[in-house]
Amino acid sequence: MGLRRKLERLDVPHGAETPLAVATSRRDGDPLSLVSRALRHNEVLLAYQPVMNAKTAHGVAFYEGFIRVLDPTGRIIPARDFMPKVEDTELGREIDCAALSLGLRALARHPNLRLSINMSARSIGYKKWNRTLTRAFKRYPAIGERLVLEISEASAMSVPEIVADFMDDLRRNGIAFALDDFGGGAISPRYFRQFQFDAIKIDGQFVRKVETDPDNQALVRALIGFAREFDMLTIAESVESEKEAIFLAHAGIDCLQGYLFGAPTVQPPWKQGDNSAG
Ligand code: G
Ligand code: MN
Repeated sequence: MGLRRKLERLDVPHGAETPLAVATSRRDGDPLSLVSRALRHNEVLLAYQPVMNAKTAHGVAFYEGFIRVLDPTGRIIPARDFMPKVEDTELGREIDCAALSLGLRALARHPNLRLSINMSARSIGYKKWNRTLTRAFKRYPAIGERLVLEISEASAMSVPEIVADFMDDLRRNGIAFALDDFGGGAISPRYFRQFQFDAIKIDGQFVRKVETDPDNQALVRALIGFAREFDMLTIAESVESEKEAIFLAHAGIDCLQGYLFGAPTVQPPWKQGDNSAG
């Protein structure tokens, strides 16, 4: 199947029978070989989800790019189905390289695009990852201004000193940093003195039914206050209802992301009617 047909396939939200489960049960063996096969064949792409500005009439602040792997029949497999299994392996590093490379290519092609890309702290210092970024900077010196790197709380906490140095280094190129899935508790507050993230992304578990759930209300307000103290923007993840969005906006959140505004899609507005892979 051509890439064109593959791209036309919808990026389906999670079901009970995940595309990965179907693909791996059929014939292709374990998730690792499925992912490594896709990387070898260059059958990886980004799905894009808008992150909305909560303060200025809901325009798009930036997009988050999620890596997607195609199985041999062209089904799109979302990262969360395989990433936990590969994050600590060499394949996890290769996935991060592919995501960065696809993201930089999209930024180079679309000068008005601002994009965040997910990475594991384990990819810091990985030669190919660094090379990918350095090469892009050489060709497009200002590209870092439109790039956000997302590192999850748990991942950042696994090597906090290394993450802090890395952020210091890359900040000089204009890159911004977001602390992903924040609130789970892996991170201890004292690290915020050295980290200097530009934004925190409040984990979806605190967003769910926040308009009626007093615990989530208290937590969200506390996290927004905490972020303000450290001069960080706040982004709510996984916003699914208008009621959640309205509560969060009133609570002073800066940005909103979730199915309410759009699921990740491999056909974002700037690619509609375009069948290229970029
Ligand atoms: O770890 P990270 O926050 O980068 O990944 C977020 C995951 O949540 C992605 O797989 C994305 O597809 C998914 N997601 C995005 N928006 C929503 C939403 O509104 N609800 C739910 N349940 N998941 C979402
Ligand atoms: Mn993310």
